Amino acid sequence: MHHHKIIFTGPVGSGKTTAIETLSDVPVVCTDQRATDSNEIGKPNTTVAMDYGKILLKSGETIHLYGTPGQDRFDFMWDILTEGGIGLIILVDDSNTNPSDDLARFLTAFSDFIHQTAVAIGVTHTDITVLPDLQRYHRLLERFELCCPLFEADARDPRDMSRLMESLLLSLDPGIHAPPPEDNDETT
Ligand SMILES: Nc1nc2c(ncn2[C@@H]2O[C@H](COP(=O)(O)OP(=O)(O)O)[C@@H](O)[C@H]2O)c(=O)[nH]1
Ligand SMILES: [Mg+2]
Repeated sequence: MHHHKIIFTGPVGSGKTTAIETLSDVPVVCTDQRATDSNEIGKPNTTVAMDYGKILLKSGETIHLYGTPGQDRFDFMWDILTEGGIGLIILVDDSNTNPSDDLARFLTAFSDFIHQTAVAIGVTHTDITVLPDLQRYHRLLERFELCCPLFEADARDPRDMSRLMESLLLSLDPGIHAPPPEDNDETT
């Protein structure tokens, strides 16, 4: 039986905890604590250690989902959380002031892991941005010489999250399939 570990990262508020809740087949273990810097980040709770959930595939395989903390002061956790991981999902909040800078920061921070594994990028909050512009992210990926899946994805939407997960898994190994649950019964 195979176990696979996928890591979710991105800035605070980009939708990591929500994405894991949307995808997980079991109740999500969150370590959200009252933020000491809630004024700075604009919400009362933030992930200080990690989120954890899992997807149970029909094949008997399990995909473990880990969310990193968003703030730099917890970046000591990032190496620990990526240990043994097979791929990375970066969520970028398109409604942030400089979302391309956010993406650049995470591509840089996780560059070793990305080059060893694979990455897919979900651009969240495009429903509340006036002019969503995915081209700026594509230009950034070119600068990083990365060719990877990137699309708009609402962390609250199961179809968007399945598509994002599937795109990552397909770029890794055509044998692993993400949900939807009506997925076929292939075991390899
Ligand atoms: N409007 C909108 N809200 C979203 C989207 N994705 C996530 N959210 C919301 O953004 C907020 C922050 O999400 P959260 O998962 O806590 O972010 P985290 O800090 O990365 O874990 C939550 O209220 C989510 O419901 C999106 O695409 N559009
Ligand atoms: Mg969170």
